[in-house]
This record gives sequence, structure tokens and C-alpha cells, in this order.
Amino acid sequence: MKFDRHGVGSTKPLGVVVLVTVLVALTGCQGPFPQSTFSPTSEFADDLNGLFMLIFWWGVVVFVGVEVVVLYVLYRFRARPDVPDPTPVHGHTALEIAWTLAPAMIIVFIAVPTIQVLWKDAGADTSDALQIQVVGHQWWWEFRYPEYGITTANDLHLLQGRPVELQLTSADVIHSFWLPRLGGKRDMMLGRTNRLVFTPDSVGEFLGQCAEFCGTSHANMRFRAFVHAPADFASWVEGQATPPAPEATLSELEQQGLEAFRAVRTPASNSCIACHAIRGISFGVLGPDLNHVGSRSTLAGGILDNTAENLAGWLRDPAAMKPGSLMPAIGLSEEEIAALVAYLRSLQ
Ligand code: HEC
Ligand SMILES: [Cu+2]
Repeated sequence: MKFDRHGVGSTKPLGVVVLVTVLVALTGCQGPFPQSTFSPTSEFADDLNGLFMLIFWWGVVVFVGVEVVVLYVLYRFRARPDVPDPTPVHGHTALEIAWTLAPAMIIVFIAVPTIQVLWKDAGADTSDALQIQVVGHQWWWEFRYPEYGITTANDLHLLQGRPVELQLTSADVIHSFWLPRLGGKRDMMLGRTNRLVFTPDSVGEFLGQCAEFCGTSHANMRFRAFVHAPADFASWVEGQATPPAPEATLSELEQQGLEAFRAVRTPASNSCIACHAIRGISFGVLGPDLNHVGSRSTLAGGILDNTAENLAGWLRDPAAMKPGSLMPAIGLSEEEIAALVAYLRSLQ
């Protein structure tokens, strides 16, 4: 870029920069928008979107009003030869009342509906709601369904038309639950339970993620919400509530996998059973519950499709797939990995 003697770049390259920036920005309009708050699918998300639009239109009114006055003043009082400077206004009571009242009114128009929505959500009747405990971990999600005795990870299953009450907390640092198309954004803190209540209105798959910087793999802390029709939800619950298949029915490779899972390793903190739970086998709580890990859509905080290759890669070296992962590299042999993959994938 050339600079003239005032240090200002010549306008040609600037024009190119502006054009390129605008073009790049416009590619953002392409879609699809899986995490757009503008396509709400619950009454709560609908209310939030309504508030956003309300505030947006008030912003438009203020912007247009201010710009019109500014342009008018610039034109009306521009410097002209032979015209004396206009006299400044001072101590004009009516004007001062007007420009104090107008913004105050706008704040009231925004505050009243906002508080109404806050109270509506905080005071929602949850006697009939599906209760789900949501625990944020570095860097994955735990979803517990006390009503059904089910615990899962990174896949949140909801029921169309049934209110859900999420009880949000954290096992370590502060996280934030964010499922844009269904329900706001709410902090998750150790030792505190925050609530979020909404009623999903559409069947489908919705993306969510952590919205509070929580360390190395914060960006890899994602989840999926599946909203089911009642019959599908019931069959999902039934599947999850089924205990693991009896050992005798496992194939030889799966049996070896189970042995590798049970093995006490050195150091002992490297044993799978120290960190993971499988009904009838272990009770670890540091890592995700693995009861039905084979039936989940993803692994490792929603970042890996749940395939045999990804699972093998994960067991080989978790940190290679997810920076900072709190699951250590165990140093498994390839035989152990193959057996573990077969066993874990059999947990449907
Ligand atoms: C020191 C604790 C610890 C040990 C030991 C451990 N894990 Fe993990 N494991 C974790 C944590 C924590 C995660 C979640 C990591 C993440 O998503 O960021 C995890 C994730 C997983 C997952 C992905 C689950 C999901 O739904 O995303 C599988 C499968 C798994 N571990 C299997 C094993 C096996 C098999 C062993 C033994 C060879 C083992 N783990 C040993 C802590 C551990
Ligand atoms: Cu987080």
C-alpha cells in the first residue's frame, strides 16, 4: 500500500480490502444454520427470539431517529457565507425533559417484556417435567435421567411436547450450557444448580456446545440433542435401561475386550475401571458412563463420529484426537485395542 504525505493509504487498495471483507462476510449468509437462535424450536427459545426482535426494532427506531436529526442539523446549520453562526440552545427545559424521558421509556419497553420472560421461565410449573441432571466436565457432557436410572454422555434425548427441566451443574470449572434452538445459555458451576425449563416442539437433531471458556479443549466440548416423538423416546429409554448382555453371550474377541477393560494396570489410575462405569462391572465416575457407549452418535464431547476407527484412535492416544484430553494414553497393545473396540461397540 502506498502512503501519501499524511500517512493515509491511497484509496484503491482500501477499496479492495473493503470489497473482499464484505464478500467474505456475505459467505456467512449461505446457511445451513444448525445453531441459529432465529429458528427456535421451543416456546422458551421462541420467547428469547421475540425479545431479540423487540430490542432489534427499538434499535432500528433509535438509529433512524438519531441519523435523521443528525443529517437535518448538518444540512440546516451548515456554514454559509454571509449567514451568522446560529445561537446555541441553553437550558431548554422542554428539550431536556424530552431527551431524558424518551430513552427512559425505551428502557421500560425493553425491561418489562424481558423480566416477564425471565419470570415465566423461572416460575414454570415443572411438576410434570422430564428431569435431567446435566453435569459439565472438562470437556464433555454428562446427562442423567433419575426417573429412568439412565446416564449418558454428549447425546441429550428429549421428548417432543413434554416440558424438560435441566438441572445444570459442573464437576470442575465453570461451563455454560448452550443449545441455541431450544433454550438459552446458562452457566454451570460446581456446588450450584441452575435450572433451565423449556418444551421442545419439533422432532429433530439439534447442536449444542459449551459457551464459557473452560480450558484447552473448550471448543471441543459439544453435544447433540435429539428430540423424539413419544414412541421413539420410549424405545430409546428401554434400550438404555437394558443391562449389558450377559458375559456368556459375548464373542471371543468381545470377552477379551471385557478382560482388557477390567484389567488393573500400572499405575492403577490407568485402569479403565478407575474412571468409567459399566453396570455390574465398574463404578468409575471421572469419565463418561460407558453402559451403552456403542449406541451413542458421537465420542469425546461430540467431536468424533462413533465409528470403530475413531474409537481405536481414541484408545490409542486420546490427546491426539482431542488436545488436553483428561483421559490418559494408556499404552494399550493393538490386540487390546481391537478387543476393546469390539467389546465397547457391542454395548448398544
Ligand atoms: C484417568 C481416567 C481415565 C482412564 C484410566 C480411562 N479413561 Fe476413558 N475417558 C476418560 C475421560 C475424562 C473421558 C472423556 C474425555 C473427553 O471427552 O474429553 C474418557 C472418554 C472415553 C471414551 C469416550 C466415551 C464417550 O462417550 O465420549 C471411551 C470409549 C473411553 N474413555 C474408554 C476407556 C477405556 C477402554 C479405558 C481403559 C483402557 C479408559 N477409557 C481409561 C477418563 C479415563
Ligand atoms: Cu466447558
